[in-house]
Amino acid sequence: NRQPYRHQWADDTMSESKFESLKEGNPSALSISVDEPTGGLTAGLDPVMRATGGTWIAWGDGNADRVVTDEDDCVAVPPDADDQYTLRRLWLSDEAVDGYYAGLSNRVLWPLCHDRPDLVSFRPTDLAWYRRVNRQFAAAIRTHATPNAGIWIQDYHLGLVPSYLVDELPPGTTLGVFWHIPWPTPDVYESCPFGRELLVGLLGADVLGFHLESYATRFLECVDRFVPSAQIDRSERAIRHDGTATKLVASPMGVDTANYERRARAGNRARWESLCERYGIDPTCHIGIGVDRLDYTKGIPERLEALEQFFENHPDWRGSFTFVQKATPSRTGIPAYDRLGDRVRRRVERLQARFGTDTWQPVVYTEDILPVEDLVALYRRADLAIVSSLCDGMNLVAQEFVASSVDDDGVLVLGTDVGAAEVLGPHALLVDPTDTPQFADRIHDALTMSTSEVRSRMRAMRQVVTAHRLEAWMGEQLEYLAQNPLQSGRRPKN
Ligand code: ADQ
Repeated sequence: NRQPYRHQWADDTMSESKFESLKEGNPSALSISVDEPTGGLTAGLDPVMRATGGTWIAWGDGNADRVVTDEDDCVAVPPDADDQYTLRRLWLSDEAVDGYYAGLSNRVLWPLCHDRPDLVSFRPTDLAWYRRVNRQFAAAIRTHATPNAGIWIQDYHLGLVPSYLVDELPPGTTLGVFWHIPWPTPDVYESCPFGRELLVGLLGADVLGFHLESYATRFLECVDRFVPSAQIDRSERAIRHDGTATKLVASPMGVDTANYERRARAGNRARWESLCERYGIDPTCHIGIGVDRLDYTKGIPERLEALEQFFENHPDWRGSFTFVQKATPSRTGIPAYDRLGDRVRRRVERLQARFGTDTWQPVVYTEDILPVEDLVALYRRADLAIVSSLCDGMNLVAQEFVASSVDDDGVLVLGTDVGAAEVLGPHALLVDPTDTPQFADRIHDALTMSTSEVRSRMRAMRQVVTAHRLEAWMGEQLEYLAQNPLQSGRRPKN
């Protein structure tokens, strides 16, 4: 769904003649700037694509009305590098994006998979757009797939693509899907407005990956209940349906640990000091951090409530502990997100009004997007990080914090229902984010933990995060793809 590089044209209009001029090697006809990949998956897949070559197909977010011909969607990325790959964008109308992305993906699938069926808001036209855009992606894949290609589809925006490709791909092709968010229980999934269709859609894949075993098990249970014609082999975690065979795999995604470590070690005091200056942080304070998209699954209001309780219970920490909450606005325009933003800002103001002084803030709140160097500087300097989503497929921030804590001196407070708890659970301080008194106690525990315990927990977490690093996860996924091409029983047309 996401593109790794975004090209911004300084000029608002893209005429044929300007484009011709550009293609003829006169880039000065236009001023183009390229955003590098940020965060998580796109940043992680980019080096893999650079190493292997190939084609990345994505929605051309941000430039819909600027490109005029079909040919235009093909660019080599990264710019000016020897190890390039091809980026092909699907230019979608605003209406299409509103339907398949804001609508079906984020107002139906996202709340449903995060156990919030109460927030599902379904419009039949959104489903029509979801099908249509998924068909467009499938068509683009069909056009560019070579014999024996490995095709790897990411995430819940593209759940129907596999079924549109069964019978349509060259021989030897393997089709994998990785589903980055949780999979719900059958009782919750029952309210999915196209439940059977989505399950059958995903069963078009040879390999279907989830972060956790529990998500794969729930998927199997849903198939069992809603696709009775499917044959399920529970011990092999394999499902046969209508001529296809799908293998379910569970492997938690990791982060590029070496990169975070390198950046953390290369960081300097000046960067931290300038952050303190910019946000009015007292550099002598103990620091806690939270880094999240502004999403109702991330448990930000609950965290702020626990912080309020903590400052109430422990007046001695007022003036010497500051919590830095970075919340990136996301999916604005969807009512549940707009309401959440208002709620979070009000809670921050309340904390400030109750405890803040002329020289100290209990919470520093920013919606700025920070460059990764600043993010890493914060991770490294923080005495504790709180990742307390109410429900979260994996959560990469928890692992980024650990990878950046090269001094072994940070504590991770981690919600029990964050996917990362399955990986880091024994060494983090686990918390039920809805239990405010317990949560406030955990914050206190983190701040008063002995240095030796902090070190031993962080060292253990660093080992785990390194073992699960992105490279290992990628290797494992690609290995699954390589192992499974012949299981599908595909019936290629040519
Ligand atoms: P997300 O819900 O987006 O991902 P997460 O895993 O935490 O959640 O990844 C967010 C990424 O964005 C991190 O790499 C973080 O550093 C970055 N980021 C956040 N705010 C930022 C800011 N202001 N500036 C720069 N970078 C910022 C979904 C699922 C997760 C799953 C991932 C990957 O919801 O559960 O872990 O996909 O599978």
